[in-house]
Amino acid sequence: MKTTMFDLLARHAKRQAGRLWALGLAAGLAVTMVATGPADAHGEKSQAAFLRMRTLNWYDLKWSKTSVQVNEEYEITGKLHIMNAWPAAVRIPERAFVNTGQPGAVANREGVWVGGTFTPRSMMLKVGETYEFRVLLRARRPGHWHTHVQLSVETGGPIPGPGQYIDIKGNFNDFTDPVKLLNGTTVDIETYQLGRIYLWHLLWAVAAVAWMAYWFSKRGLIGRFVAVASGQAEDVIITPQERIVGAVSLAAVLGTVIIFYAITASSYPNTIPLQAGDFHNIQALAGEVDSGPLKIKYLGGSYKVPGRELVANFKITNEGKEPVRIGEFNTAGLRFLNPDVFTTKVDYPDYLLAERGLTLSDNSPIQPGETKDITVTVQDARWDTERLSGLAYDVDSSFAGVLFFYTSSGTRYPMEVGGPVIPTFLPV
Ligand SMILES: [Cu+2]
Repeated sequence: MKTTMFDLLARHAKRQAGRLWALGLAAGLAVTMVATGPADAHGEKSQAAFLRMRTLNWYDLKWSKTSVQVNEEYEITGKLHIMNAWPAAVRIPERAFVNTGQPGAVANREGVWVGGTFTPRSMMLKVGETYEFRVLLRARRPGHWHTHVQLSVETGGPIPGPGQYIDIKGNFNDFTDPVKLLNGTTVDIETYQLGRIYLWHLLWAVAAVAWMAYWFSKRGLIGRFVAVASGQAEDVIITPQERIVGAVSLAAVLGTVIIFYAITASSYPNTIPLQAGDFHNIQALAGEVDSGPLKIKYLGGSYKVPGRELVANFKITNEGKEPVRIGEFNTAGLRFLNPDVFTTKVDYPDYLLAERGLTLSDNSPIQPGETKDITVTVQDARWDTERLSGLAYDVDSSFAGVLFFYTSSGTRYPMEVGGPVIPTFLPV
């Protein structure tokens, strides 16, 4: 056989492969360990740009406190607009629930209200409507936690809203979770009957280990397999003594369950099952998104990838009685403000607030009865840091969001806008 250079190389590589693999693994581990910092975000940016822009629009968000003590209550309130631009890729929120997105159980969710209804379970929301929500939390684990409100949609998963850092101070061991029961007594469900829970888990773990140890001590699985494979009869594999042990074990397990279930049922006669079922008829807000006296026609736009700049052209007719100006564009929790309208500091998480992110081709107000062509430019590095620039790579490169119009008397008209944009990849 002729030995070529390739054969030599291949043989050498084979010999070294194991060593190389181990070395690579060790190097990889070392690098990851060096690079490991505290996890302070939870992947909200990894969701596709179109998903975050076109499903939900969160606005008027308020975190009642950003620094709390263990056991202190705080709340997140705001408005949630279910976008008309809802993408076909996600099922509409016919079954959804409002939750919080935070790094584990760092705060207890005491209650959620949507449209004024207490909604601890799933509900039906309608596309095109705007809902008011309130989430009440109770600080549990001390730390610096990024806390979101989010909507979990059946088959679509959670869609997080904007996040804010909440500092929880104090001692974790001081946390209590008092709940008033229907019989009038109050229990702390953080520790309620914990001893009993441990006891039952321990009991079944011991029973399971004993069961496995017994059968493994009797020739084990392989011994029995050999017996079956060599065609020995069943009574050779399982002896009469083993049958008795099996029967006694079965009776003991069933008996334990039946007896203790009966004891528990008689000591707590009034119990209700875990509550299920959906809420319907959640009340939407009147006079919110798309209720303004404005007609907006989207005339097309572009997205410059290198410049992180969205340019959208609109034909806007003011059918109201007061002049209006565009003050803000809100999408995926990001707020792009027109500094001519927002002259004072806005309280909002900095990483989502582009205070000078919105410019207009014509900044003068649109007079009552007037129709104007306006080019809206949304430009900020946050497009990129929040990975909304991904819209350039989506299958239907479309943006969506809510434009906020303001009258001189301070009335606000949120209007949903959106449509396809043409991406530009080269600096021009
Ligand atoms: Cu976060």
